[in-house]
This record gives sequence, structure tokens and C-alpha cells, in this order.
Amino acid sequence: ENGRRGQGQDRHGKNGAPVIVPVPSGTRVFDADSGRLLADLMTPGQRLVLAKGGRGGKGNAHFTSSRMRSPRFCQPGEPGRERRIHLELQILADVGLMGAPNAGKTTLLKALTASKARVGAFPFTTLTPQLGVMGPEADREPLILAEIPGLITGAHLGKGLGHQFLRHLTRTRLLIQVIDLSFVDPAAPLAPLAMLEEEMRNFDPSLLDKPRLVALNKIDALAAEYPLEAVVQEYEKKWRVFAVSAMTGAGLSPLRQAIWEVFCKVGESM
Ligand SMILES: Nc1nc2c(ncn2[C@@H]2O[C@H](COP(=O)(O)OP(=O)(O)OP(=O)(O)O)[C@@H](O)[C@H]2O)c(=O)[nH]1
Ligand SMILES: [Mg+2]
Repeated sequence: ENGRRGQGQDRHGKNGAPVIVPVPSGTRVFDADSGRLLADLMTPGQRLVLAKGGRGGKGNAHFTSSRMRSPRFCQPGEPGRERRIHLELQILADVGLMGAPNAGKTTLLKALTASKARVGAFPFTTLTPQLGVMGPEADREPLILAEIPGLITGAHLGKGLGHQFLRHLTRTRLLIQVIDLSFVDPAAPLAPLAMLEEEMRNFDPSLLDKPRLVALNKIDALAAEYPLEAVVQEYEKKWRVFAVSAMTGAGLSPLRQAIWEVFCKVGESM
């Protein structure tokens, strides 16, 4: 706000009132004109002054002297600074859950945490990132898990909903890739994972360097003749893989254990 001008009768002008904009932790503040990163607000309660309000003008009393007992002028208020800023939220979560639409990410999030997020029998039920907290357990600090909306081919170009949400994975320390086994063709078992990797590579290749776990989901829904063993073996060549049913809970405890282990290790190396 602009400062007000000084007043008569010994009164100073009012300073411009501050405009306080509350933002969630994880908000990055950019100067909209230069694109420069001004701050990364990571800590709750952190404050940043972006534009000072105008100082109020001095009142007539300030200008009195032996010659001028009652000056008829005062100082004008200063204008507040104007500035255009751009705010971007990058969620602060420990674990990112990613996968194609309808893969069962929300169901898994709810099975691992106390999240109340909505599950739907159709793609793109989740439209914004969903959070859940796992633990605390024994001497382990709780972990924050975040589901990002489903990714489809071209997500990095803005197809579907993926693009604007991939950035939320950048600050996670572990990725869980959720894959719906009913879309895994045993003849080309790694194809769904390759799609996710392609989107990660195109968005930010450093995402590929993060530790990750693969959850092959919906084992409860497989036909009796489905070659689950063979599919799991293909994944195991490169990844730590868990065949699970987010719905029935089958296979979830080894996955949960593996998540904790990753954080013990990450913690030690820091
Ligand atoms: N049979 C079976 N169905 C599952 C399992 N996990 C999830 N589903 C079903 O799959 C559908 C999609 O589940 P969600 O958890 O909403 O999937 P999502 O990946 O979060 O989907 P979007 O948010 O839309 O991308 C729902 O009908 C779930 O009930 C599972 O382990 N077994
Ligand atoms: Mg979902």
C-alpha cells in the first residue's frame, strides 16, 4: 500500500499497510519479470518481504522551526513498491506415488497411510496431489507420501494432467511407481514402466536418479493362468519390485518395510 501524506496538527502520515499472502510450505517465489528465484519457502512460519509498503509522509510538526511555528505544509507519502511475482508450489513429501491413471495409486496411498483421498473406478479421479502420512513407527519419523495425478504418454507436454504435477516429484526422496498388472502384457512386461520413465526423462532426467520401488498392483484380479512369476522376474532384473493388491492388502508389508529401509539408508548417507 502507498504511504499517506503527512497531516496537520502534529500528525504523521500513515505507513502503507502490509499485504500478507499466506502460502503453503514448499512454495517457490520467482520475480515474474526476470524469472529469478527469490526464495524457497520451506519452513513453516518463514516470511519474506517482497515489496515494502510506502512510508507515511512527515506531518507539519516536523517542519517547525523558530521562524515557522505552524508550517502549512507536510511531506507526501511514499508510494509502495510494486512488483510482479510468480509462485510455484513444489510439495515437500518424502515419497512420491506415480503411475498411469487408474493404476491404484490412491488405493495404495490409503492402504499405506491414513489418507482419506477419493478412489474411483475411472481414470483421473485424482486431480490434485494427495498426501498421506505413514507412521510414525517404533523409532522412525513419520513419512509423507504424495500421490500425483495419473500420467499418460505426453504428460511432459501437458497431456492429461501429468505435466503440472511432475514437478511435485522433484523434492521427494523415493518414488513408488504403481503399475496395474491388468495392463501388463506378459509379452512386453516392462512397457508400462518405460512409459513412465519416458515422461520423467522428458520432464527432468534427474527424476530417474531417485531411488525407486515398483509396485505391481491388482494381483487379486489376475486370471489364474497369468504368468505373474515371469513378469516379476523381468522387473527384478533392474528394480526392487513388489507384487501387491492395494485393495486386499496382499503383499503390502514387504513394500512398507522397503520404504522404511530406504529412509534409514538415505538418512545415514546424509
Ligand atoms: N482389483 C483391484 N482393484 C484395485 C486395486 N487397487 C485399486 N483398484 C481399483 O482400481 C480403480 C482405480 O483406483 P484408484 O486408487 O482410484 O487409482 P488411481 O491410480 O489413484 O487413479 P487416478 O487417480 O484416477 O489416476 C478403483 O476402482 C479401485 O478400486 C487392487 O489392488 N485390486
Ligand atoms: Mg488417484
